[in-house]
Amino acid sequence: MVTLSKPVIEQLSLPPKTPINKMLPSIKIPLIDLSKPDSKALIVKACEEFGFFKVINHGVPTEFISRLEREATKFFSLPLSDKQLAGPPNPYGYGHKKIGNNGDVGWIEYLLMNITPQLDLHHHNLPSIFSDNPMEFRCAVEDYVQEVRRMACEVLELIADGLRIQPTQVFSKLLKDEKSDSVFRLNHYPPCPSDQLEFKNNNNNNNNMIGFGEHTDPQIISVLRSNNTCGLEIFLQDGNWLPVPPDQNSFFFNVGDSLQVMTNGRFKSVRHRVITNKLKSRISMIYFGGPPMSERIRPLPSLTGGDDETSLYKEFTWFEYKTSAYKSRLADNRLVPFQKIAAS
Ligand code: GA4
Repeated sequence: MVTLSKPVIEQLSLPPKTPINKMLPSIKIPLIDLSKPDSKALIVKACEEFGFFKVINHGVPTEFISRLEREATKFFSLPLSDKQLAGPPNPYGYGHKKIGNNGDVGWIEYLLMNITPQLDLHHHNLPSIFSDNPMEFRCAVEDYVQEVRRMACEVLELIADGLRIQPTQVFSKLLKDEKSDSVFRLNHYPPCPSDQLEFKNNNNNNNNMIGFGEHTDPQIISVLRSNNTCGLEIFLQDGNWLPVPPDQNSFFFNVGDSLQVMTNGRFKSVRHRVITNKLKSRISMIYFGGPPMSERIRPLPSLTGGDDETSLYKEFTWFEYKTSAYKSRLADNRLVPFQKIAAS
């Protein structure tokens, strides 16, 4: 006879469900080593599955990265009234708690800069803020952005090649164009006490506050680098948020809405957010690679088989998309108005 040493109910019942946050570590952020020959296929796979990946062996000099972090830290340590001399952030300047124009808020301060391949920061008030050495900040931004743009273009050419699109410069030429509407953003998330109810994150049951609410980026590709403070999370297709472990020596790439459209939905622009930390400051620097304003954005013919019927999106100019994006709330799905209605 079989004897049951434990109460029957205990032996027959299923093990308790693993809490979601204990299951997540098994999902790994795709890691791309740019020095390896297999990176092309791995990037395409990562863009299809996550719209997100981490890049190592990127060739961006460490000195450029640490110099810009030093300059950013110096800027954010200035008195509020000095930082506000950079002007309000609509669309370029210094922002504090308010994000966009339509009521979004976050536990954040930031500096938004317009950058073209021929960088011209003259129209910003930045030099007057950095009166001790006005050029230092500008040079740090210029050197950093130039290197990150180079890396972003390299990745975009690998993507085009991996998708067998000719010429392989289809995406990178948009970032290299002298009229490219690209944006550079410095973010500072100060430590956040858990009693800031306005910033409470209703979307999980811990006490973390929202630094930057969930959203997708409108551009083609975004390249983020942060200090070693955690906070970034990406939204997975299974409906869970995956925390991205910080790594100050690597870059994190996001597929933007425009690349989702150009690949006819084969790549997904990734929904992401930043939650705050109770103890540590997070500093991040993000390059948003965008096309020129007049550029027509539409699924590439080689991905629709040249057949307009299979195209999931209406054609639009980047100017039209950007105008519509700036009327939206952060969490909105900005592509909906540009989707073709499926024939019933
Ligand atoms: C998200 C990506 C970039 O940070 C940004 C953001 C912009 C802003 O902060 O002013 C937007 C946001 C971003 C998308 C929708 C609009 C515009 C805030 C907002 C509510 C600079 C961008 O280009 O779009």
